[in-house]
Amino acid sequence: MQSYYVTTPIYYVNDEPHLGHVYTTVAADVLARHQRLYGLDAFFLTGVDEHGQKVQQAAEARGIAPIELADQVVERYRALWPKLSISHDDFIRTSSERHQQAVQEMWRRIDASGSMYKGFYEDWYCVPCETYWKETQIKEAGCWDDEQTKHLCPDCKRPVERVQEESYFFRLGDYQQALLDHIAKNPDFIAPVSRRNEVVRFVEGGLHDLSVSRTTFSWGVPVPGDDKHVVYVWIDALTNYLTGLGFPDKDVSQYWPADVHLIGKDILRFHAVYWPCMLMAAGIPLPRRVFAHGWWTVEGEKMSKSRGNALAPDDLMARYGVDPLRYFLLREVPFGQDGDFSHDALKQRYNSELANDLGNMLNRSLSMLQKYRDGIIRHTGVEMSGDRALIANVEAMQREVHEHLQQQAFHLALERINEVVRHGNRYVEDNAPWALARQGDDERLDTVLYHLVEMLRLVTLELTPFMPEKAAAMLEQLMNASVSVDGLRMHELGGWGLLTDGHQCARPEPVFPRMDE
Ligand code: ME8
Repeated sequence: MQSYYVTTPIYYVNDEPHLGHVYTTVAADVLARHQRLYGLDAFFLTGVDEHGQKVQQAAEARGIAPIELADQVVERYRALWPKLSISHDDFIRTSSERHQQAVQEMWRRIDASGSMYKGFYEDWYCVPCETYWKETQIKEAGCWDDEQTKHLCPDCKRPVERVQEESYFFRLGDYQQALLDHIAKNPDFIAPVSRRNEVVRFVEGGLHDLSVSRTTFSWGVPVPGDDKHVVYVWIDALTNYLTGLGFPDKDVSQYWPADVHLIGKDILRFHAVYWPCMLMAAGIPLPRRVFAHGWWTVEGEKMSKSRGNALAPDDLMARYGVDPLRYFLLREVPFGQDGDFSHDALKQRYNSELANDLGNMLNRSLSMLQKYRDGIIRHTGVEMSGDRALIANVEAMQREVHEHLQQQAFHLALERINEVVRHGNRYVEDNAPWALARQGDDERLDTVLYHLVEMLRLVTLELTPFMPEKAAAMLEQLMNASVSVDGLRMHELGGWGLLTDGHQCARPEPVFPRMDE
């Protein structure tokens, strides 16, 4: 069976899960579910990033040990994902023994390639980003303050701190040309294109050797053979994508190279520069794709703890339900672009596309079927050109949704599905089943009702990855049976015309009640 491997970033345990973490994880979930629906053996990995100075400092601020903080926050993630219908196959904790072994093996392999040396690091460090900065980089970014020592991180604009300590270095610069060649030969490697261009410019600007260990704190994986040092948290964290597959003990080739690492644009450089260079040094193939999505703001403002506007997933789920939230996040903003979360926008999107278009379509189709035919489908086999146009649209939609999701274009996939729903609503108006019933044109009425229900069945199948609960509720009405969306497969169910003659649908129950504006 063909396999598919999708990952999310592993989230830092210094903070509670919020909308941003939900976004990437829901996106990865949709890809994993879609690939399973299409018959692939999909493996979906997520988890938490527990090590590093940032987490250690957050724990100190609370007067607890880093592992205690990690133990608390990890439970928040573990409890959250099932509530959001996240279907991950494994959950990584970087403090686990299996991960420590993977990181140390990765270290040994990089070292064995001759790409590592011991030296002394004397420059700047941004703890919130866990990033090293050279004075020159801070100056070039206009973040150097000549008056005092409060120089700022070129990325997050928070103060950087001076670090002076013995450190191991990775000869990142040795991989500069190989990385540029790889990017040129594999146009799909970094997406979207704007991010690829950004990475190319960065790499062409010159890669410097990277400090990859720390000695002034201890919360991390010990460097093999030199446990005064802990491995730099990004080397540690990136390796999780292999740990999840059982590296180094197991053969990872069933799923590796990963099909796609989904990340936010904030951590592009780590995934599109450091990670591939590390893998080249270790002699491991590179992931097929890194997709860096955009950034959510909330009602026009940056989401942050200090502003108190970081949206808590539990509140959002309680207010809107899980699936409307999943739908909105992937529908509202083209994946790759920044977006703004507004409560009004969510309600509008829901009311117009889910309550009005899709929900009404289901409701009116099943109501007419009940009213005129006691819920029973007849397969007349007689088609007119309008019927064939609807079928053709559904079949094209199936192909195009798959193509869009191969490119992580969630919004286009949903828009394509909605196009069929709108076509279905026009089809109802054009064929006026109520008039056919009045005229006693039974054959034509049966044909129209058959096409409506079959169209809804195939639309709903495509929606299962996006809205697993709502889609199950819709399918249960259409199939008049309890449905587990996890076991559905397109090659068994995706063909037009599989609804059998005499099939009985259930009575309609509203699946998408309108939300108050
Ligand atoms: O960076 N909009 O963890 P992290 C969109 N541990 N996405 C957002 C977001 C927002 N406002 N805020 C967060 C780390 N995200 C490292 C990763 S991976 C080997 C190590 C999402 O907890 C987005 O996916 O800071 C972003 O990349 C990630 O959360 C950062 O999570």
